[in-house]
Amino acid sequence: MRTSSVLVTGASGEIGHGLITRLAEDGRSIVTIDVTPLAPALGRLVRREFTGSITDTGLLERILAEFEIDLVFHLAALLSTRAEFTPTSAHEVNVEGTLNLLEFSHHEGESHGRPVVFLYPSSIAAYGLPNLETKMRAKRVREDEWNIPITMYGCNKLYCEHLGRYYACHYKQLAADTTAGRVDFRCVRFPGLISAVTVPSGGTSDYAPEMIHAAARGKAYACFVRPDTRIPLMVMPDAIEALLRLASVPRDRLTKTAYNLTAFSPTAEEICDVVTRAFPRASVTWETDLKRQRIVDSWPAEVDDTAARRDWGFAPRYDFARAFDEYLIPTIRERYSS
Ligand code: AKB
Repeated sequence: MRTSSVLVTGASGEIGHGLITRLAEDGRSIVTIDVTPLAPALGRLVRREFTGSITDTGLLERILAEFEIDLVFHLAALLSTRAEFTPTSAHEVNVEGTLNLLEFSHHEGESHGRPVVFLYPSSIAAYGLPNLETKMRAKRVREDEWNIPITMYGCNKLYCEHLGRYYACHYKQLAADTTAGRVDFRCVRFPGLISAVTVPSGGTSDYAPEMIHAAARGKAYACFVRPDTRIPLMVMPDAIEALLRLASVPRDRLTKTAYNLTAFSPTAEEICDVVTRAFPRASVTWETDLKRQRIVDSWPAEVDDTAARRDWGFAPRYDFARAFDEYLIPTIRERYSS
């Protein structure tokens, strides 16, 4: 008999790290895919780890044959900075990889007769504000506004939101036997995420976590955005809780394909002030990279997460002060103390 399991792609990444720990605490059988092997401590928590790419359909077929997957957390992606250097690889992983996973989930749903719940982390990169003046005037951007991303990653994310909606609602709509609905697609647009236990790579919101981790290690940090740069942020425990909560809510409560999420929107300078107070050996300088700045300036300063709060009770535990006082500073301090 095939065992009912949760599939996590991109499992070795930052979100995967926290998510696997939480799923294991809940006693779930976990199957993972990543091109990078899991850290040994995480590997011990999963039922089976596949080292390989989501672009390898043969690998996905092997998983399909062996496991009964009810729930997919599709985390694998090339982030915004990395994707700008290798746009065709980004498209291959971010779009074709997602298409493979949606097909996989459709077949899985067909084979066990229940919809597969498919959790997809999209991003504030799905937005594209044309200039700083518009960004400042835009206030709290709603899901259906400014959907004109300027990055490959943002375009990939926005398109995959639509692909998910297609699989959920319109798949093969002209076939004699229409089979939409085998994939129960659910998507959040994450703000920049900050973890106390991992450091991101390849993103453009990375200045915030990089600054905090460098400060805690007493290392000098040259921040690549201006001090007045503002985007929505959230700490990793709230991101994990949001994914798990959205995965468990009854389908009929959901009114949107993609939900904005946010917790706080400090400027880079406000982050710098908090970390230099907490870690007096920290030193931050400002060396704006105009090209990366342009990307961050195209993302909203704030997003409107009313729909997520209303439909499925999204409620982040950590505002700006609590995020630093109760999570980031104590956890990071401990991490680098040994
Ligand atoms: C990135 O910077 O690319 C990501 C994101 C905002 O989705 N962290």
